[in-house]
This record gives sequence, structure tokens and C-alpha cells, in this order.
Amino acid sequence: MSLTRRNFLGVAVAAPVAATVVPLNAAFAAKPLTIGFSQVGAESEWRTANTASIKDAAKKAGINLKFADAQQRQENQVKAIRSFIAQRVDVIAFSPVVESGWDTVLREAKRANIPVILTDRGVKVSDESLYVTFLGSDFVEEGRRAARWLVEHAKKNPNRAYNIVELQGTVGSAPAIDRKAGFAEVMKLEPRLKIIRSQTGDFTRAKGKEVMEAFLKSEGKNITVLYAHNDDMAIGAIQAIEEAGFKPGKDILVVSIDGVRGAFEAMLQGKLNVTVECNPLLGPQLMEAAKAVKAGKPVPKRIVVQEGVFPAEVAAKEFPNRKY
Ligand code: GYE
Repeated sequence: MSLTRRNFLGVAVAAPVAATVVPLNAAFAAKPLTIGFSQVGAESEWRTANTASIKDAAKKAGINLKFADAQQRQENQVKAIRSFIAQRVDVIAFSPVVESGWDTVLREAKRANIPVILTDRGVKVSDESLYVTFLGSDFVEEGRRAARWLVEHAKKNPNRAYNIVELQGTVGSAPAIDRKAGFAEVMKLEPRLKIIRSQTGDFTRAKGKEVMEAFLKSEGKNITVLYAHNDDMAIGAIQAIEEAGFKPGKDILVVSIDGVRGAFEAMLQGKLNVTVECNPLLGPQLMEAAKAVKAGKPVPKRIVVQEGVFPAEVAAKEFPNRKY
């Protein structure tokens, strides 16, 4: 038995008056909750808002947050999770850069009795008990919403062509897989909607621009729609479209997802047609979930974030209300 333990037990057992015990208990109760959080990176406006929300909410809740940026690499996230386990944090939360390959490290967390909360992006694991809850958006529904806007547009424009180029998010990530699937599902309702090229732009402006340049080089005037899995890639691509001498929002309709400030600015300039909202302000809900998990209260396995769709016509009215 260690010296500290003997001392602690000695005090607790031998103390004849409650007054000696109470401050000890109070000291334990006051110990702040420690969360280890592994973030994807800093690839987009969405991510910047998400990180700020998490840091801010932890501060307000008096939670001790250990924050690690994985720079879009799974191996960095695995390392961060292992270090959180070694530090014996109370709760591990992370936004998995890709869906698969998490079984081993999550089993290590489970063995160490540290609950895991998935934030923003989901995983594919063999055993669902490897995480307590998944707090995030319904990405399939976001993809469907983007396609629904185009299906409606096509109804009103019976002679227009809808040759779509698609800028996918990070390969293997839940939002890229799901936004593609949801879009493809609803797209079938209108046979004129056709995807002619599809490639990843890794959720960044720079890559979005670069890939759009390549699309324009090979397809040129043939392209009439851009569907980007996030606003940042759309904004990068808009620049490429203008540089190629086309009008974004008119010659090429631009549809994207997130609803960040940059997208609203592009809509106000008539360069982006619609953005489907994906709310990054997950901090307060994450802190609540972590507290509940630690207190042994039941939490739902899936917590879905509420969000809307913003076509360019409502951009001016909505802009002042935007928080990210
Ligand atoms: O849409 C994109 C970011 O996982 C929902 O990641 C998130 C996505 C978001 O880089 O902008």
C-alpha cells in the first residue's frame, strides 16, 4: 500500500468529527472534469468555428480541456487518444477524420474505462459499445437537401442542362461518404441531373480551386453545376470559374454545404446559389454530454444537430443572424 493511500485512509477512517471529512469530500467534488479532445485539423471555416465553440464551451463549463489538432491525419488522432488514455482523462471526445480503422484504439480506451464521445463525424466499428454517443449532423440528409434544391431548380427550367461536377470532401470521411450518397439518392428523381466528374478537394479552398481548374480544363462549357461537399471548396472553385471566364451562380450553378460566413458573402455577390446548413457550434452540447456520461446518467446513442437550408434569396435577411 502506498504512503498516500495509507494517509488518506487513516484520515478518513480515524477522523472522529464530520468536519474533518467534509472538506475532503468537497475537494473531490470540486475536481474539474478533464476532457481530451482530438480535433480533425483546421481545414475549413466550419472547423475554425467548431474549435472555437468547443474551447469556449469548456471554459464556460469549468471543464479542463486537453486539445490536440490532428492536421487531417488519422495516425495523429490515434496518438492523441493514446496519450489521453495514459493521462487518465475523464472523457475522450474526438472528431474522426475518417470512418474506419478505430477498433483497436477504442478498445484500449474501453479497457482503461474511459468513455468516448464522437463529435461531428461518425465511425464504422465492429462493436457499437466502443463509444457512448455520437453528437453530430445528419450528413446524408444534407446531401439530399443539396440535391432537392437542384431538382426544384430543374422543374422551373425545363430546357437547362444539369451537368454536375462534384467536389468531394476528404476521402473516407463520414461527411464525404454521406453527402455523396444523400445527393445521389435524390438526384435520381430528375433524369437531367448528371454527375460528369467527381473528385476530392479535401475540404479546403486551395484544393477546391485546383480540382475545379482541372475540371474546367477537361470539360469546359459542358459544366453547368458545381456541387461541393463544403463551402470552402466551393469558394476556391468559384475563383477558378471566374478565372476561366465563366459566371459562378449563373453559367455554373454553385451548390454547397456548411452555411459559413464566406458562403453568405458569396451568395450576396450572386456567386453561390445555395448553402445547406451544417451547424459547427457543438461545444455546449458536447460539454453537457460529457458531464452526463461522467455522472453515469443515460445519454442517447445518437444526438442529431438541428439545421436549415439557405438559398441566395434569403442571404441578405439571414446574414446578420449568422454566428459563424
Ligand atoms: O462540412 C467541412 C469540414 O465534418 C461536418 O468538415 C464536418 C466537415 C465540414 O472540414 O467544412
